[in-house]
Amino acid sequence: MSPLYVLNGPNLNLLGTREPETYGRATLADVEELCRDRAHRHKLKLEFRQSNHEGELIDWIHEAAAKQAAGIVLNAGGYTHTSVSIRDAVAAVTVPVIEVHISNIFARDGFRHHSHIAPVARASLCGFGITGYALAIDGLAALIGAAQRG
Ligand code: CA2
Repeated sequence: MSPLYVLNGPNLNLLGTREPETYGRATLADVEELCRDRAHRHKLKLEFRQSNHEGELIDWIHEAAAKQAAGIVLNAGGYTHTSVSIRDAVAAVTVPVIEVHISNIFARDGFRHHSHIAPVARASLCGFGITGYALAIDGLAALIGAAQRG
């Protein structure tokens, strides 16, 4: 079974504890359960991780590539809007990366409208709440299936 990496950036460990109007009431453990179920439906093994540290997220992107992961679902949190280094890591790997945001970043503060990740991601989605993670996994599975069919 190929691994699917779901990587979560800074402060996403706080999900479900604050700002429910923006991020909902589900916790990160709920997101993990949702992803685990969806990954298994597609016969993918799940590596689900969260870090508040930029370098650790970059190491995990490299690890996913070294392990020939089926894909990466990446919610880089606030680093989305600031990190050239995470962008460079995504651009450096051939593993397809799907960018996910729980909130609609385009309906929020101006500084959230720009993503360094979007131009180098295979696809991006935002504004679906935590359901976006499941949609990203389904989308990734469809891309993989299409590639296998040629
Ligand atoms: O909407 C998303 O998923 C974001 O990636 C979340 C980031 C934010 O900086 C991005 O602009 C959009 C922030 C994650 C912080 O999560 C919290 C959850 C609960 C309480 C406080 C923060």
